[in-house]
Amino acid sequence: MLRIAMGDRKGRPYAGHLQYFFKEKTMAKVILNKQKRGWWKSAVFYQIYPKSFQDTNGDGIGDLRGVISRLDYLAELGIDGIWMSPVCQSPQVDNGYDISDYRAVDPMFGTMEDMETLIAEAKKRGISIILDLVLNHCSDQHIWFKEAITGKDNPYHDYFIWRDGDGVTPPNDMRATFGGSAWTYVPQLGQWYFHQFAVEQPDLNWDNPMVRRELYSTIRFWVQKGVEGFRLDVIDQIGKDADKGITNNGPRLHEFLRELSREAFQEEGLATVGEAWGADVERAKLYSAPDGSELSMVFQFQHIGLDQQPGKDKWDTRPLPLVQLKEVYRSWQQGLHNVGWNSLFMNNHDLPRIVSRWGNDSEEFRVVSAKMLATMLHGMEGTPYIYQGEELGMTNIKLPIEAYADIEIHNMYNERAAKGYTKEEVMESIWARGRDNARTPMQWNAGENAGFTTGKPWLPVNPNHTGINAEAALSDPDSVFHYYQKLIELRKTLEVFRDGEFTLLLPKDEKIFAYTRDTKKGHLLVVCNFTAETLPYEVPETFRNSRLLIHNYKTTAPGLRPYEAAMLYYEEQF
Ligand code: TEU
Ligand code: CA
Repeated sequence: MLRIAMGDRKGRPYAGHLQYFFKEKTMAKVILNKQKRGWWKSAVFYQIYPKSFQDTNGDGIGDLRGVISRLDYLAELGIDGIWMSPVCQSPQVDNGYDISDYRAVDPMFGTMEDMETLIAEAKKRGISIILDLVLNHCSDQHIWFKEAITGKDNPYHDYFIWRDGDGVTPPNDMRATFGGSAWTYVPQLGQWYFHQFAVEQPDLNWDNPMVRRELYSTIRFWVQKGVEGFRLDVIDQIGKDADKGITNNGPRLHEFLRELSREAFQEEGLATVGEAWGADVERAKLYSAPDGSELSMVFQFQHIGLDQQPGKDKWDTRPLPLVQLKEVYRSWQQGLHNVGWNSLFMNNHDLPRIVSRWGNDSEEFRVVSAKMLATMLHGMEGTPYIYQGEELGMTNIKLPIEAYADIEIHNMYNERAAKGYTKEEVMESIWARGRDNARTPMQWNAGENAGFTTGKPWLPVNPNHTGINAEAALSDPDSVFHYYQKLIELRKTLEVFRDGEFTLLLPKDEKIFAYTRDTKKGHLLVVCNFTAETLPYEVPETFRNSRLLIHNYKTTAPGLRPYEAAMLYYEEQF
């Protein structure tokens, strides 16, 4: 453990630190004033992928009543908002990110009444519902598209992006994210339509003011229902120029975002987060400007791309370059301090499980490395997002190709097989990077199907649920769950987590991620060993008499043990 003085300023013994600290500042649940802009700066959000969270009617698919049944668990964790992946009506080509009716709950998830109950029950527990809205594209089963393909003069035709053509050569060589051309031909129209994702996900034409008006009205519909925020799917693509091959960061992007904010996000307290794979720090200052002219924050992905081989696809992995990861976080932490706001995440429904990706999911190191990663992230400035199961240290899974559900996995499998990749190479990539790693059912207990369903789960449950599950975690004071619970409490209790200025320590060290956060009053040190080695380490002089806020080992020892992490804190005595 870190070599720190064996006592605090009043000479209290080291061992008493944690109890002392928590005893002195009992952690009453801090209720945030959600009418005020910026409440999210002391909040922690939790992402639910409803299809995989909790089934209550035995069809093997998670549903809204399942989420309602687990609200007490989430309140126990201490989170303040739930980002719900889409539950609107959808043919499920892309698991709900292909919406066919923005104002209806898909029957597989339940009813609008269930949604209203969820919103009300969550609010009773101090939890806001942040709804995932997919405004860049809709489903080809949406009435707008069904109308649009009936004729060029149909009023809905211009809701989409069409180009005349011969059906042989697409308008340009833009590729769809899920493989193939981004253009599909409709013979009866003699035209191609643009789809950045699946063929069944036609992009909406944001240059058409009617489209924007329809979408703003959809948002107001959900605000009236009591939704207190939105996650905006691939929002950096709404300004695209399909003729010039520009998908994200298009010329009108921020014009549209400012209009979206004015027309649909009037309430100061609405928490809005945009998914922006193409964001950099400068652009994020526009997205998250403190005046609320656009959004509250964005999900940027510069850290997420670091462990893939430069210039290749996400399937072509390489070991995480920790020095580069630290630099990306430094640039975002310092770049947005006082001029914008960060989201903080390592997991979501599109990403492999972080303990398997950047930690170590072996029996020996899974828990300690999951806690280390959480320490690294939750000490920073920004709003942390916990993805369902991350708080349990859930891991990736290795399935046979036929067991997978994700359109992206199957398209990649077929494309790479056709290019001559061996089955082993392709499966290794899928096991490391496939989105279904995050979508296996939530592990509630050691019983059948991990307590997720009494039916046949739509995607296999990870067999390791017998040891990794919420029931076991709740009864274990040293579980990853209770570690996250403490981190969440700390964020609400010490201003340094919200306001502290970030300074990266040891920038060139390839094994230790250490940084400080400083305000006039409070000083925080976060130290993380990213390796399975024991490393020499000395706490900076100024922290020699600090308090231990949280630590993923039960004892102290010189240096840093494998995946050891801690937060140290002291306050200026004025
Ligand atoms: O994701 C956008 C996106 O680009 C990612 O899907 C990423 O490209 C993909 O994971 C390949 O690495 C959003 C949603 O989060 C995702 O679930 C949807 O599939 C996609 O948009 C289309 O709506
Ligand atoms: Ca169900």
